[in-house]
Amino acid sequence: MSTTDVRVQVIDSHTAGEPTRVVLTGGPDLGTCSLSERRKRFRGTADDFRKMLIDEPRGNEAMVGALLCEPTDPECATGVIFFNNRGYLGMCGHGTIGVAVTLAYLKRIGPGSHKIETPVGIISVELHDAHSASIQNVPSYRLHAGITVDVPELGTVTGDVAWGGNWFFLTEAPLPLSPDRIPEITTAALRVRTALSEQGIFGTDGAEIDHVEFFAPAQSATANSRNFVLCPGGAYDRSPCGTGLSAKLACLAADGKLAPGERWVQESIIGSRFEGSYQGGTDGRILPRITGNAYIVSESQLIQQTGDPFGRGIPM
Ligand code: PYC
Repeated sequence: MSTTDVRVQVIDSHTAGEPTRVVLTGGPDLGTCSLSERRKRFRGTADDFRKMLIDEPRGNEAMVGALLCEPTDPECATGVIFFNNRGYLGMCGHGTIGVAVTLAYLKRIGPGSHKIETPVGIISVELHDAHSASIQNVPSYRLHAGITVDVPELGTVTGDVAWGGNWFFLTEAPLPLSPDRIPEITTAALRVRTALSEQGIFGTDGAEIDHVEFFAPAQSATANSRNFVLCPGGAYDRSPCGTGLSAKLACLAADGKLAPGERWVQESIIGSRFEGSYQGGTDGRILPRITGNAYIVSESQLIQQTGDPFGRGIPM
């Protein structure tokens, strides 16, 4: 063993099937500035760490990393910066539920309400028990309703653009949402995403719409709808996507199809589920509440040995 080997202590969990890797020790020191500034520093000075943690052979395309950091607001239980195989996320719903369940596993928080600081604002999380938590997400809203985009092989696609902590294009699924069709569904979603950016359709301030969300009728009688979510790095979300469900709730609220406090059960492409509801916010913004379950799957130390040709992950 070389003394210069990099060692990182992590806990892995999954929330409704979607993995979260929480970094406990060995992550980059990003200082004590705002979380959005620390996210910039992470991108600028420690991006190799993200790749080492997320890319194969230590991670996989679906993995979301969560770097715990000191919050600037002492009322917060922790600060967190989320990242994946493509880069850095504003917020992550499944990841926050995974962080809450991980902090509970470590006995750092107990049942009840806790605040968590993210680069896009402070959110609150209510831990119900060892495996279940609800998040009160950032204010979410629909930016464009019924916008059309011309997509090769699919034709004219109509959908909404909404913010739920990340940017989403939400539209009806162009093919059945069954797990055996995931490669074709992914190709269709990638085509939609490329067409959006080529046709100049963006979020606020020209932000890239990096998530595409397809909807179809639920397969379970106790869910309202089934979705498929394309994540920025090309992987699909195994969970119903917390920020994607927040964006969906904003659209349902704007269309008058879901009242404040009413429950919406969202089923994912693999059949896992989140429950959502909202309270009215201001300026047409809603305050979404998302509930889901997470389970710990491993507690381990990742090692980057000196000389490993894939020490920084396999470029994807
Ligand atoms: O649950 O918000 C979410 C999420 C974003 C990307 C993957 N999961």
